[in-house]
Amino acid sequence: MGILEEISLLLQNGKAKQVKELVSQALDEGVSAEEILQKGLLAGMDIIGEKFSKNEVYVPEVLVAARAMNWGAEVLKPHLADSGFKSKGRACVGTVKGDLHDIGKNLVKMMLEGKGFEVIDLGVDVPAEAFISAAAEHNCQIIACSALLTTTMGAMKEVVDAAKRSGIRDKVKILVGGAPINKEFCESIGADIYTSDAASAANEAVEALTSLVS
Ligand code: B1M
Repeated sequence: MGILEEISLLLQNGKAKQVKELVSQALDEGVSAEEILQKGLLAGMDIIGEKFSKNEVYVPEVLVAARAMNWGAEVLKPHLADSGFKSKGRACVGTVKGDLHDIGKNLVKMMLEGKGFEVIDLGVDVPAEAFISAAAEHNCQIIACSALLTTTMGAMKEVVDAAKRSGIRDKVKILVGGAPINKEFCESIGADIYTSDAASAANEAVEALTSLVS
């Protein structure tokens, strides 16, 4: 079995410590951080996700797998960082109200930090007003919202509406993403940018910063 497959299997079994060790080993062996993320960690999470939807595994198994994913991703963090470019922008990130999924949000945070953003992590289950007050308080140019549930997608519109009400709408770009989100939804709620993955979100945030500055 190759090291990436082993990482995927250990993640599925919730072996966080071993995942962390193997991710370090893979880096030492010269496997790229991106490949470890995609073919090891995310591949393992995909399998857990499929089993979860078929009721072959339940919440506790998914939680320990998610913990292993986060531990592995932490090891990758400095290697995913694109340290050559400092945008010196500020972003607040969070998973919207009612939603407790944080893995995608954590990846977005990591990628933004990798692009030189200072990131205010609001965590999960974040009410619209909390995004807005954090953005205003910290002078953020970017608000990045993640949602994983069809039932919580609507909370993203609340963020856009709250930004309008508070008068900061033209000072921020609102990024949205997560499994149930798409471009049409993004447009329909009046958000600025949708991307399907965390790395693209960070790239788009850099672009957005340029357009806000100029
Ligand atoms: Co939940 N869950 N879950 N879950 N869970 C899903 C999302 C689900 C699809 C599983 C399924 O049934 N197949 C389903 C949603 C169905 C739907 O609404 N359509 C579901 C459900 C139903 C639930 C509960 C309701 C289950 C229950 O209790 N009956 C419950 C809800 C709790 C709540 O939030 N209120 C629940 C609970 C949980 C756990 C707590 C057990 C756990 C979360 C642990 C944690 O996050 N710390 C969990 C998990 C892990 C999953 C799955 C298995 C994996 C999600 C994940 O982290 N994927 C998921 C099934 C699946 O996705 N296959 C599932 C890896 C992560 C990297 O992907 O977050 O999509 P993702 O991020 C991607 C992109 O979406 C994008 O970038 C990343 C890739 O680079 N992205 C952005 C994300 N945010 C972005 C923001 C951006 C841009 C891109 O810009 C700002």
